[in-house]
Amino acid sequence: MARETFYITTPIYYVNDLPHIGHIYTTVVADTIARYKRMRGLDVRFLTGTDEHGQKMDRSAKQRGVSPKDLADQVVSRYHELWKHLEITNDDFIRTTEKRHHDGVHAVIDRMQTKGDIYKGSYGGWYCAGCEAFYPETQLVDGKCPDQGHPVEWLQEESYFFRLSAYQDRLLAFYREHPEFIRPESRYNEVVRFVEMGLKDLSISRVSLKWGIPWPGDPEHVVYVWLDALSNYVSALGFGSRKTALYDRYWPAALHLVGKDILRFHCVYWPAFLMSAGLPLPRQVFGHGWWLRDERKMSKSLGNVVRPDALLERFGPDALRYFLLREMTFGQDASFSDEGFLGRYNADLANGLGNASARVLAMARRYFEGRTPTERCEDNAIRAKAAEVVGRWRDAMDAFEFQRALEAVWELLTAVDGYVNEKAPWGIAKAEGASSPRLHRVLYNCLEALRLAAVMVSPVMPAMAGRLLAQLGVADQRLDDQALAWGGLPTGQPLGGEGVLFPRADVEAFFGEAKVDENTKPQTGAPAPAEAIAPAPAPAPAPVAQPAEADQIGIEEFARVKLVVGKIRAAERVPKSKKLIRMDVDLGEPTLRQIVGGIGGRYEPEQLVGRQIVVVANLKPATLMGVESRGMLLAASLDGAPFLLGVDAEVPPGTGVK
Ligand code: ME8
Repeated sequence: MARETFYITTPIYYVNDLPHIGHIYTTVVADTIARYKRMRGLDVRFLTGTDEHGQKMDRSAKQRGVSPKDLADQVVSRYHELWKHLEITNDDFIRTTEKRHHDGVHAVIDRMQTKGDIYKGSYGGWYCAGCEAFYPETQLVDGKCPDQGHPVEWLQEESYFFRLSAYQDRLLAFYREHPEFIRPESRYNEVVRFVEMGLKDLSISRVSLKWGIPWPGDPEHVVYVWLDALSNYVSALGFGSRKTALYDRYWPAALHLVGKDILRFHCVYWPAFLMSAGLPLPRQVFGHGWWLRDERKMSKSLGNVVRPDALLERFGPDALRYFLLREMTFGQDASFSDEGFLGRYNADLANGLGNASARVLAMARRYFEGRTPTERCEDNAIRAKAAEVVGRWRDAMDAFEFQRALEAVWELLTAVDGYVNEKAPWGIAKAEGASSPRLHRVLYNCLEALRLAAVMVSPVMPAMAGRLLAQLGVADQRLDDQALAWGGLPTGQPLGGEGVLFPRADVEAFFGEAKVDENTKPQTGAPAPAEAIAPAPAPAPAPVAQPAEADQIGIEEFARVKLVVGKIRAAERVPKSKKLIRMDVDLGEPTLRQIVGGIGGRYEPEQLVGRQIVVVANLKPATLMGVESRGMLLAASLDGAPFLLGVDAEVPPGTGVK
């Protein structure tokens, strides 16, 4: 019988700059899922690649004085090195400048054209080269793109259009029938709301740009970069060529893994393109959260990225992979810091896993002359704990809850530690000698639990798992369901080499050296030297009038203020107060926030319910006339009267304000 297939993809990354921790994250998560699914016996295909066309790429290349293709070649080689270093097991790597991709894009467009969904018109709009997307005037924030605050420019040109508007109802029906299509659930609601607000036809070609795939039959136009890019998921399987065996076997994809920044493209445009082309839709799109630096999304255009070379070089790929999966709740945002990394490394890897295995292995070496015990033990507390942990780990991995999965494994390690303390093998050895069957059974249980822990962490830390299994004397390192059953540790077999799995990090020394490194070493995206990519010249400073320096604050200082959009769900006057109003405000968090505002002189509570406001979400709580306020709303103040700040279009509660 044919095995169940599982086709998993990452976004294809822009190659206008080097990869950073955000790209590493998506790719490591995809690799972990791919390894886990293989372990469970599925027929996995794992695709990643690079998005090499578009205005952003064209501009970066011009700034560096190289051709877009040369820039792409340089950066792609860095991606290859980095993925190799991180032991990413992708089956294919697609570049959008390849012929197979060009053919795939044309095949998709041909089908959309045959369906009658494409027409020629003229397009005028605000274009953000950073996001490669047009935005309606009403969505701009301070004249900049609403997603990432990039500058926008007005473009007017002849264009091919896709009848996206015709797909609104079909998309909504599809979401209703397939609620699992968009994950996590909160993002499902976001996308549905976006589509419900109405879809306009989409401009899908450009004439002013030359760096792209020529439009079939009209080479004056190039294909819009998102139609080009999204098609990679089928072109990489041979769609549009004569060899469609991979397409037939793996399409539709089981999972498109993306960051939440590009959810709309994957959950609205892509399914609409596929419906138009008459192709099956992917089973799921997962939009994960962002790694933040100083509370802002790390991004190449903001220039606040972490390139983890020093950490990778010093601690190796496994430690970084572990940190990324353990630290971020999959689906939510998380902050990256070197301190956080080192803290976790020492606590979980050097102390937790490293110590537990070193302690047990040292006893086996001492008492059994470097061999595994000769007695198995079928019925004991550790076996019961291990069975329970394996079950929980499996459920968590199936639900992509990596944090919970890893926590379960660490619980098993803690249980082993407690078991060793309780059974005191050294006492048994002293009283009964090293041949004591009880001593063999106790240590068998500990070593077997470590073997299971190694198997369970293998999708996250493949190299470390291999080393630990070798130390435990496991010659057959097949990773499958069978390896998760109790009793896989061979008896009486030689243990493997010694070696410390995770040497403890000296935090002070690390930061001391990192300071020197920052001054002397360029930052790189992969373990190779940085010179491979020509630097962009620094932009000239803008001649604008500035306040006196003492009055200026840095962007980091401003970024510490967490401004978000809130929706007032309930409001009432605070008893005995003329001005204070108590509100329950939806900030997109699991529970509503109670906020008290001095706006009752100008607003009645009933006027406020349902209104969108702007809130300082990270202000210390304060108590006003005995009522706690957990946040502050913003209002313009004129002669003491408040005028609430709002947003000029409906956006989801919790949307950030910059
Ligand atoms: O958007 N935190 O490419 P891109 C977490 N070419 N993940 C992050 C991140 C961060 N701070 N920054 C980036 C593109 N990512 C298009 C995609 S797909 C058909 C075309 C990750 O180079 C995350 O997966 O800007 C995000 O979606 C992706 O990198 C964007 O990469």
